[in-house]
Amino acid sequence: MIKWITAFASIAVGCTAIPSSDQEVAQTNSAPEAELVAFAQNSSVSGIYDRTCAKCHGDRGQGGGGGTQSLNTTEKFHQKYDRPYFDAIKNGVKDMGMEAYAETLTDQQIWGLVVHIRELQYEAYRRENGGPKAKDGVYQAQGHSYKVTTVLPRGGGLSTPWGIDWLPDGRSLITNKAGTILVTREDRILGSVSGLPTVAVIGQGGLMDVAVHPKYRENGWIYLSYSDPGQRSGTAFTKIVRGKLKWTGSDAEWTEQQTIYQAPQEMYSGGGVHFGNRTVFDGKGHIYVCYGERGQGNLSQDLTKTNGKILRLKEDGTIPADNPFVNSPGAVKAIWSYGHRNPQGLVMGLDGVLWDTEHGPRGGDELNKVVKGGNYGWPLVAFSINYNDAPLATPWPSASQKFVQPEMRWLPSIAACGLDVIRGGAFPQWRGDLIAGGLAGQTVRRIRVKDGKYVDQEELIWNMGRVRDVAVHPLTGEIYVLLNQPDTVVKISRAN
Ligand code: HEC
Ligand SMILES: [Ca+2]
Repeated sequence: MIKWITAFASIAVGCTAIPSSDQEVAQTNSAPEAELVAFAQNSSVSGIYDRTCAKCHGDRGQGGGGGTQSLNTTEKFHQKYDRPYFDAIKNGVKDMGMEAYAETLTDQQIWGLVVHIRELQYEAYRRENGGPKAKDGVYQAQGHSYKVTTVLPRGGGLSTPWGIDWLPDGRSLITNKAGTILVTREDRILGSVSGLPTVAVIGQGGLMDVAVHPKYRENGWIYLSYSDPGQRSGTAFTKIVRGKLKWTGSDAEWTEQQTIYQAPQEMYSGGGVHFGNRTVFDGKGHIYVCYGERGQGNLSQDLTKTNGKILRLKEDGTIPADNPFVNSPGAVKAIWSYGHRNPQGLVMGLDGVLWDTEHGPRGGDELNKVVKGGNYGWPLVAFSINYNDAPLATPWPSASQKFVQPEMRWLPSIAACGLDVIRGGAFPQWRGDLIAGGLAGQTVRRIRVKDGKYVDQEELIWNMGRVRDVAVHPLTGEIYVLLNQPDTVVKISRAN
């Protein structure tokens, strides 16, 4: 019999449900765009809060002035929707003495204040509760208890580890961002791979994902993604290749490389942000790969560019005839979906749904169900503010817009990175659940989805390091977590 543990304060740490109704998303943008841009340049959300709201609500939302209660109670922290906060600020709480800000603040500023309040609530929650707590090394979660152990300690050759996958014999390949691959077996580093392509290590760019073909025993293919140096100096763009390993003992040489996807040189650009990338097999002869927009948000909506897209290719890199834009003049034929910002988590669920997690602006990280031809909205809509604390000139979505809304979003952002699905093995009660990592959030979440819908989530790890990748061991079902700062690999295994 499964013993379900019911009281989980951490179960929905900092996430907000996406309503199916208009309740939350319907809104109008009251200020003209130029005004918003001007505002964004010279004011910050916390500045508005400190000047306008703190005298009653306290500098950290703790309340106390003007008859206010704390905004940071557990109940308010867990409040499912953000819309009531927006309405309270816009329309005021007149019988309690709070004026309406509809005339003095734009909707973007008000949404920015909602983000700020959510961040204050999150900080208060962490101050009070921290993260999941182990008793005698054992953590309790819904359906399973688990422990977290270090597999590879720092110093052993890990250097900003980025991606991990396993060979059928249980050895793993771990990419380091600087352009190297380690061959490991659990806690031992056995060797490395030589002859790898040259990568442009700029900003967030470098060697990224590694994906072992599901029929590796038959065909030997391994797929890599990396930021490829462009012909114009200082430029780079994400490139996908596959190749084979020629072994000498435990060391291997990268051979027989084929290009699976390479963008035209004119898409290569400078700047070190938003390369994506993950590679996923659908088991039906296709791969999906996700591309960040390289900091050029407008290109996410441009079908002639690969920036901010999820691509679908045949495993050899050719274009499937049933891709959505194969007949659109000028379009990149590999595009499967568009309007993405920087997806760094991608997985095919057990129910055949393709899921992505992506970095939004501050307060707008998303879990999306990726559908053929879908427009995910960036940069036309976003649930967020700028990382520099200015309100975003981008409106929050309105119900009339034809964008695919996220199934769930994280507010505050966790900096979503790495996504896999639990196939059973060590954790049969979690079969079909997604497992997601967060860099800045230093968090690992188990996310329950059902019939392509978000159900709930639970935090399994907090504050052990920046989570760069999460991956489920294909043989044991244990969950491996690649951490950066410190560079280590830990695993989540069953305790009972
Ligand atoms: C003159 C005092 C005062 C000022 C200034 C003020 N508020 Fe309030 N606010 C209140 C009171 C009183 C309430 C109702 C009691 C409560 O929720 O604490 C309230 C309620 C709220 C609520 C609803 C809380 C809930 O639980 O749903 C939000 C959100 C809010 N205020 C945000 C703001 C923001 C943002 C600002 C600045 C733009 C602001 N307030 C300025 C006094 C004030
Ligand atoms: Ca989106």
